[in-house]
Amino acid sequence: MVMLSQYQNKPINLSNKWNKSTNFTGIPVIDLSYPDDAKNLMVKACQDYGFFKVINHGVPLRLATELENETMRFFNMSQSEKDKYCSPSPFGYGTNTIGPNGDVGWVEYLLFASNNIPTHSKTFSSLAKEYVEAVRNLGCEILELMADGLKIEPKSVLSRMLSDEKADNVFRLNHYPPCPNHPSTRNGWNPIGFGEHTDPQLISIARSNTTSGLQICLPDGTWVPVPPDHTSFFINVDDLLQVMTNGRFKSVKHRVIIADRMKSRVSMIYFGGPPLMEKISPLGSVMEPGEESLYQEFTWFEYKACTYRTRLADDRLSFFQKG
Ligand code: GA4
Repeated sequence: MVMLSQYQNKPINLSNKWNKSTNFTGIPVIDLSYPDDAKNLMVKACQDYGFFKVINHGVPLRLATELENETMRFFNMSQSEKDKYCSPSPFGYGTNTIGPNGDVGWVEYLLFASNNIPTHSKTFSSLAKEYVEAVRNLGCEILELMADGLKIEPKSVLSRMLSDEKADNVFRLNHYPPCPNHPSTRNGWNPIGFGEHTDPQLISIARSNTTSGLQICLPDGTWVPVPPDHTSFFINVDDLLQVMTNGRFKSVKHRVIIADRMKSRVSMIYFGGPPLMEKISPLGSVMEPGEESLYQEFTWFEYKACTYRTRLADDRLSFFQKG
């Protein structure tokens, strides 16, 4: 990987960054083996932070570990081997560059549509297929619990978009290699692995190895680290879910910083998006009588096109806000 200049990849000074927020008591943990509690706790977590962790989720640890090992087999290949793989536009193998508009990070990645899994290795593609299917089912279960917790009918009103055969689901494998000699090391700053942003889809389901680095931004602007847990999944509320709940659920701003320069971090993220032509607007059943929609109606196709015209940190929802 190429070393980035500090100007392209503004590092972060972590001192006094996460002691401001008074009410934050840690990342909400939701146990899916108790659905009645889970649905209410989930709604609260989505309203408070747009982020939570699920345990007892039913996805075999073996599957995640094996896919992670296969993923590392890919990233451990020589740079010239990896460069033979198609470069992202938007799908493929990428290094340092994120998206088409000049964003960079200390990261290399594989990004692909979940119905078009890379075939560089048979083992990889069969594990990735199995994993994406398992995580998509988990996404549907979570969206049904959310609908139930919000008391909206039918329960499948959100999950049907992920289970649709035309669902626009994306899968991303990120590798943040060790960087003991990164230039920002000298003044105690932390390099950025993946800059701050919200995810544009409905829901993102992330799993990482045991290396720290993920941070979320609380509503008061405080950044807090998310302690890694390779046995659990971290769930993000994405932009479309914020719109469909008319702002009740918060699309969570997050980023990855290189907190430990000696350890490699690997994450696997499934982004659940609806079919491209799906019209997105607040669900009638979440609205109070007389409540007005905060957003203009748009299709996922239109929103997605907008994301690719913007920079990572831009507030894409603001283009669709009314008034
Ligand atoms: C953020 C969430 C997903 O990783 C992603 C990213 C996409 C990309 O890497 O191609 C984007 C980014 C993400 C949002 C703004 C645009 C598009 C990079 C970028 C600068 C795959 C996605 O769907 O949106």
